Amino acid sequence: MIDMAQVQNITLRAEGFSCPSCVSKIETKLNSLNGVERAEVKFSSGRILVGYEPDRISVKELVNAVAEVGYTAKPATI
Ligand SMILES: [Cu+2]
Repeated sequence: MIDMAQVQNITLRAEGFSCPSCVSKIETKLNSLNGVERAEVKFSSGRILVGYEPDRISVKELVNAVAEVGYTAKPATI
């Protein structure tokens, strides 16, 4: 069970995805990680919204996970 107070939100800007199957690949990957509460890819804007627990996973690990499935992401300034 996740304590909501520990969840932070971050927006990643992603490059290289061009069809809806990319979206589900990235979402499935991120949602499988310990410390990720939810991940949602905004296909039209190329952004990935992630709710994560900083105590359990770092932004770098989120970016690396996206890279593992073949896409480049970096934190967007909000
Ligand atoms: Cu695709």
